[in-house]
Amino acid sequence: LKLEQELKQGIANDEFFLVYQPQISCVQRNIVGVEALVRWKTQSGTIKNPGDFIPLSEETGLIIPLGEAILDMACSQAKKWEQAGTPIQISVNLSPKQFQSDDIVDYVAATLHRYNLSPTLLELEVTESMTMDHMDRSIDILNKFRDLGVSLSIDDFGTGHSSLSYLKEFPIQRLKIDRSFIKDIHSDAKTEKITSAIIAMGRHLNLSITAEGAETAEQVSYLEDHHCSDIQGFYFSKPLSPEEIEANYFMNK
Ligand code: G
Ligand code: G
Ligand code: MN
Ligand code: NA
Repeated sequence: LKLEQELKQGIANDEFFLVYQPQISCVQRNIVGVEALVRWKTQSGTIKNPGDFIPLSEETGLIIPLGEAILDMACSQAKKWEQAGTPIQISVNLSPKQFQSDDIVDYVAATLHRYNLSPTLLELEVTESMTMDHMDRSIDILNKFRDLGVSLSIDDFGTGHSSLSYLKEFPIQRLKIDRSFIKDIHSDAKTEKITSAIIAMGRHLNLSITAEGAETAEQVSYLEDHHCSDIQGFYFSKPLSPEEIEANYFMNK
């Protein structure tokens, strides 16, 4: 209950901020997007990670106002970078309750409008498990997002109760292969086979494939050899502040 109160206070006091993890293209090795990841700077100055507060936000419904704040911050930042001449797509995670809420599509549309942001600069990440229970409704929501012009990706691909019919029914542009696969590419033969099959399948479907969690040069060259589109992992960068993104990636453009 204490954490819930703190969370409510924290939302009212704007204690949340976003860090951005670069996605690096395998071939060109340039930045092609960033994923927004939320952090909470509490009253005491401690920085909390999403694992410490997203589950409770989800249970209590506070994810709705928090999710709105996150979307606002991401769109505001995307607009700043667009205006600075360094446009970059920002991916935002949607939580299950947010995705199921009645006015999510309207909220996203209104936010894009408020920031006068090109919808192509926003990507929404959904997970397989959050869409499962209400398949028809989920497809409907995803189609509405597509009509708005925002991009859609499936996050943590391979870990949910995935059915391949998703790939047939959902109007998505990208698969993000869960990092549990990437971690074991070189230690487990089955994982390696599954990973290369996911990449090949995604490519046949004309989807972009982002590999999450690559930490070693060996993993990066494997992913490059297997024609993965891009990589989001500590090998290239941890999540960074906007200033760090600018200094590391935009300065000599
Ligand atoms: O940044 P970190 O690795 O600690 O993130 C851990 C998890 O928290 C990620 O798997 C991610 O899905 C989730 N997460 C991070 N930022 C957000 C956010 O803005 N909204 C939601 N719903 N989940 C997030
Ligand atoms: O939404 P998702 O669960 O995909 O969030 C990505 C999470 O993965 C973030 O919390 C990010 O900090 C974490 N992450 C990104 N790259 C790496 C990596 O190379 N290694 C590890 N251990 N975690 C990573
Ligand atoms: Mn994600
Ligand atoms: Na993931």
